[in-house]
Amino acid sequence: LTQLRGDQVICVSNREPLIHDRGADGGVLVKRPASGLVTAVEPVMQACSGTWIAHGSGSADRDMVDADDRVVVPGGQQDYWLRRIWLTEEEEKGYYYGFANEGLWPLCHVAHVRPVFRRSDWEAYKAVNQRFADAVVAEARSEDPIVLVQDYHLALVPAMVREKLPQATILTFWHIPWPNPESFGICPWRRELLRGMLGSTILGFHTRFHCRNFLETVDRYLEARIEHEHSIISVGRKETYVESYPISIAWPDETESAAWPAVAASREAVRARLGLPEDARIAVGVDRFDYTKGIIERINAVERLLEKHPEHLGRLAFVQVASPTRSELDEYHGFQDRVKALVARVNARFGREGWQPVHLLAEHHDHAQLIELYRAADACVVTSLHDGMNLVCKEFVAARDDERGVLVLSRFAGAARELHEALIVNPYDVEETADALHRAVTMSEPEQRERMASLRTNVAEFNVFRWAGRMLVDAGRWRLRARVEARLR
Ligand code: GDG
Repeated sequence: LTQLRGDQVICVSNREPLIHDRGADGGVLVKRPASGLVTAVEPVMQACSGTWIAHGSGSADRDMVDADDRVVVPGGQQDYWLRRIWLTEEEEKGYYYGFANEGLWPLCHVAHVRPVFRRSDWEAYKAVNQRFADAVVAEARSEDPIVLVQDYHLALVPAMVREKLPQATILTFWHIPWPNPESFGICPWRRELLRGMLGSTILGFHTRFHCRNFLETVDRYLEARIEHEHSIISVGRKETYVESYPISIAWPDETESAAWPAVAASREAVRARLGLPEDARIAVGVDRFDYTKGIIERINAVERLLEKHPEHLGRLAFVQVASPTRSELDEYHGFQDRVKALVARVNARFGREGWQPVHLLAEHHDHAQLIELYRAADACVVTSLHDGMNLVCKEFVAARDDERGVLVLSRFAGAARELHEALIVNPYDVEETADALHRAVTMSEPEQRERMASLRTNVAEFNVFRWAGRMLVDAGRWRLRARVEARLR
């Protein structure tokens, strides 16, 4: 990140890194949103300062910001500015709930929920993207800031910024998967989205597989020159470099981990809170309450496990944190209701006096509570049906400095390409997932230790600063190249 000294960094995302609210006594409350993007990007902003532009979604009060809609976010190595953009209800409905989350989210996850594309949502998406791009231009203090554009809500921002700031270095990171060209082709505005993204200097995805899908999609729908070998797309004289940058988490430093409760104390606290017996085994899942995360498949696997291995009855508790998300959308309501009904059925089938196998905690938890759960767990279960990366599995690994606990991980999460010592499963295969759960909660301590130690080495090394660092080194290279070419012209 020392690369950035002297350069202005502007990050732009839909989601804000913190939510301001008012408590019952009128005091200001600060909450962290449940978001993989924020988990990963905030440490980078704290290390390099700059300005983060985001939608003031959760912030009840506009009087907490200055005249430019900005607040200083303290912490980390440096403070940074957060500039909020306030969207009207109409704008939020069309741009965020509509086009981004009923259209692009299911489109890119190919998750068996049909994408919905409405012209009015598309118009709102374009208009709101323009507002974000205008805010970037307004914040720029030079002709060539470094602009970090985050995610599928803002696909048009790169070209919009490029138009006004042709010298800017624009790094766009797409946090969700990129589907194959046929799937992406469903979108009526596929060409406009691709052209918008190609305003970027560098376009990042989590995996090579997503990069390849993107190159093939451009090949299919645009007139562009594609150098597959170097992963460069040229449209006219404009070049975009497409590369994989697997995202990660900030590895906890010693001060942070020293403040954690002991593993035994965490277990005790979780057992006491959920009324579990002394010898209970605990498996956990932590997700936004989203249909892509495979929560139904996971509970089906728990049910199958209890059928196959009745020795776990009365002893194994599966605890699922499902934090509220996008609850305004019917698809999410329906899904969340189905999960609740399934949990009730499994608990009615296998529960007994004073014990139930599944604990669904459908509310937002604070960070300390998640750490406690991760540390209390014999197993952490991630069964996404499709996931760009998935950070929960990396957080679990980071929380286990005792080198115990087993990770069960979906092969459809980007993380499965890095975390080979996890028990990798196909979540659609209920037998395989149930068997992996059984193996996880009965694994010998030496085997747990061997796997966890190796996972920890991997996540500690390939942490979020490596992610950001690699992108910024590449940005530096492209910046230099553009400057040299401009001089030669
Ligand atoms: C997208 C991509 C990619 C969850 N519940 C609570 C809470 N969380 C936190 C977790 C974790 C984050 O939310 C979820 O991150 P994921 O990576 O699992 O998933 P998405 O939000 O879908 O993120 C994903 C990511 O972007 C980064 O590129 O990995 O593939 O879909 O940090 O701990 N946090 C708190 N309370 C909760 O109740 N505080």
